[in-house]
Amino acid sequence: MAFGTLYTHNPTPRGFAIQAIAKTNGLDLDIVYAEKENKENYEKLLEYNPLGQVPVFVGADGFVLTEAIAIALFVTTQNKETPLLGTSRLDHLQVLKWLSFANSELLPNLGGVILPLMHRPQVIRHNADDCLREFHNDCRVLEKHLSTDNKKYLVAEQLTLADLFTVGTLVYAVKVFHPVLKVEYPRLMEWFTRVYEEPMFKEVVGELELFDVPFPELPEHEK
Ligand SMILES: N[C@@H](CCC(=O)N[C@@H](CS)C(=O)NCC(=O)O)C(=O)O
Repeated sequence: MAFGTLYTHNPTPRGFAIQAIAKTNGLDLDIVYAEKENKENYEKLLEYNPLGQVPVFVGADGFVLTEAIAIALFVTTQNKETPLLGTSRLDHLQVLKWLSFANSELLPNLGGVILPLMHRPQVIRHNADDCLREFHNDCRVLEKHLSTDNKKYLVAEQLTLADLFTVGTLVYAVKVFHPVLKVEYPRLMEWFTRVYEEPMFKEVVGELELFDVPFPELPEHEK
């Protein structure tokens, strides 16, 4: 029986290392190509990741993991003796640093240049409307995640780095979009406030000053 299924594109640079390491670690992965044109596979992918993005890992036991870096670390750490994370804590952090650099810096930049040459649709966010639509999709992911089992925090029963970092990225979104976020994403806003109010966070970031400025809204049919 396979270790799990990897939803991916043919090809996707975000999947190469994951597949290579799985193979090295003796983990059998079923590969499912889930481009939009592969309608049936794409529909399945959406059940696991409403953003429609790959890679997504679905374990034989039903465990679902999205986000390339998390999947790469999951597959790598199946081998407790793996040399692929370096040998010290500092190596480990440098590995994370390069994963983040490649994933959020190199790839989006390259995609913006190479995809048009391949006559593939541009997937990076190329104007404010696109970004706004994707931002709302991201908010829906957070809202659904937090609503499931009444979660107080993203990962555990208590605050983790995931909460602090993600709330940090949302501070300006809340300052600008608060009227709409409060209505559309109540759980997200509760969680945001809970984390923001943590003394360790608020003492550094300061009082949350909400702006009263005009902001773009999704057209009615996209809400
Ligand atoms: N943050 C995600 C980004 C994944 C991503 O953008 N994947 C691309 C392929 S490499 C994709 O699925 N694009 C399709 C889309 O965004 O609609 C991750 O790191 O896994």
